[in-house]
Amino acid sequence: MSENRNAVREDTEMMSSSSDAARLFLVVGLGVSGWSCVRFLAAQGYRIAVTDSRDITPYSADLHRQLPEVVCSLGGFDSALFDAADEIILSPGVALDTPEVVAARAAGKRIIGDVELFSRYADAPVVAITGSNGKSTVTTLLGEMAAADGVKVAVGGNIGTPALDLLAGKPELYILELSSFQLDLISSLKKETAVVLNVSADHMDRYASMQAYAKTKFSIYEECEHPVIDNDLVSAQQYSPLMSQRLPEIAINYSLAEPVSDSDFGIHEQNGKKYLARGCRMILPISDLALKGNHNIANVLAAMAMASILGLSESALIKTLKTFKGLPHRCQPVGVINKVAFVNDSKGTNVDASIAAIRSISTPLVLIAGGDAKGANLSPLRDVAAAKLRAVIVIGKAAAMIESLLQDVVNTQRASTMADAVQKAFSSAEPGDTVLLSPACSSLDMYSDYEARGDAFADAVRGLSS
Ligand code: UMA
Ligand code: ADP
Repeated sequence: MSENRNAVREDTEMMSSSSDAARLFLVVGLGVSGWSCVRFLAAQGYRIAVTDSRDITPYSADLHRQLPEVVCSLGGFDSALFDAADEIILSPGVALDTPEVVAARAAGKRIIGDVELFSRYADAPVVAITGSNGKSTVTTLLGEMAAADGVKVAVGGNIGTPALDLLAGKPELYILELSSFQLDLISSLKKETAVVLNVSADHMDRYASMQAYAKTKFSIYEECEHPVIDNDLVSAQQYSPLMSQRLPEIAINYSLAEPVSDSDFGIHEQNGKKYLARGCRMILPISDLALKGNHNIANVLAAMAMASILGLSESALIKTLKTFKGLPHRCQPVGVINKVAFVNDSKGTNVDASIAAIRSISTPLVLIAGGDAKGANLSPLRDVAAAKLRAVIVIGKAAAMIESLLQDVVNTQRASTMADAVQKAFSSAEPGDTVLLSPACSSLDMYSDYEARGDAFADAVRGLSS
């Protein structure tokens, strides 16, 4: 749980007395980030052990083949290895209240994550981006802006490439997407700039309360030179106490409203036309943005504010904003059949993301939603369902819960597979409507990840047309 964060910080600050070469690092979890830690530590000549609760992990075979000397204990967390370790590197998917982790902390072991390890070796400026939604979009957009300006930039973190894997390219700039799980395991990462894009209910199966989750998100502003702050978010009453402790004077603000000061980013309206603006200086008409939807305007403003701190040229920004259409599986058009448009927003994995996606589409909608709700309360969907949805097709573990939540405000049907859901959505839609997959849930009850779910949706749409 997130209350353990302070303990994680203390763990990191407490230096072990054993000499570096003799120290044993225990890597807990052999997924993408755990494997990057093993490879990195092995290259530095450290002693390493690995444990994972699964019998087989995606990288067990690679480990045995490439580093047979590394002690590896699978099929359950090995408490003897926790006892023997000098420093423990947790994968983000491993909860901080895992009994072996709690016991190791009580025994005074240092517990960190891969990004904390990265921070010890990174020697170029770091940008960090978090939020419940929009992280990957802003991370990629800022990366493209930097590249368009000729900067040798490395982009990674929660978005896919683990932070440690970025070091080898010796970039001039690191741009990291950070999840709350990763932030819980970071204590000394120095950032040139950082942003919390938004905070809404997500991962409630890992946090005791929204306050605990938000506190983790706002910890990104620690050790940050030039914070970028969403005015609309920090003025929200529940978050202002978290921010007031560390609202630095050197922050750059943005909001979806008219900029308040000359350094703020926002929206300026002139002669009925809306512009992205800094102060009263207009930078680009919103109609020229390749990205669509109000939520993406907020994402763009955050990226522009960070780009200004990094000193990127405005011409590089404008060029990128005119061409960057967004990432796959995020409000991505996948076809039109009989005048019904199909949009894949499989990455809409929490309720706020799905509401943003629904609001960004102007036609009547049939929504496909469901999956693993991760302990979240999906009731905010009710208002938007009543206002904008013609029908809802529910899938996965949360199907019954969403059905009982929405059936008195909108036509609700259950589907057993994605093909069934797409077929039912198509039958419910009228010409001119949009069928939107934006599940408000994670995909893991039915698919390996959100990409597999989005691909299944696109396949089912292709199946309809054939
Ligand atoms: N494991 C256990 N026991 C557990 C949980 C995990 O043994 O209780 C093991 C798993 O068996 C697995 C290993 O730990 O073999 C590592 O798994 P992991 O879930 O920590 O994930 P990684 O493969 O290391 O990938 C992680 C991020 N995953 C999570 O945070 C869950 C990836 O984000 C990230 O891209 C990658 O590091 C590189 O930084 C994915 C994600 O879903 C995309 N993130 C969540 C989100 O975006 O909502 C936070
Ligand atoms: P993340 O990496 O935080 O999951 P993405 O950029 O991948 O965010 O976007 C995931 C989904 O979240 C999108 O498909 C869209 O539905 C929604 N979304 C994106 N940006 C925002 C935002 N600023 N506010 C609310 N929802 C958003």
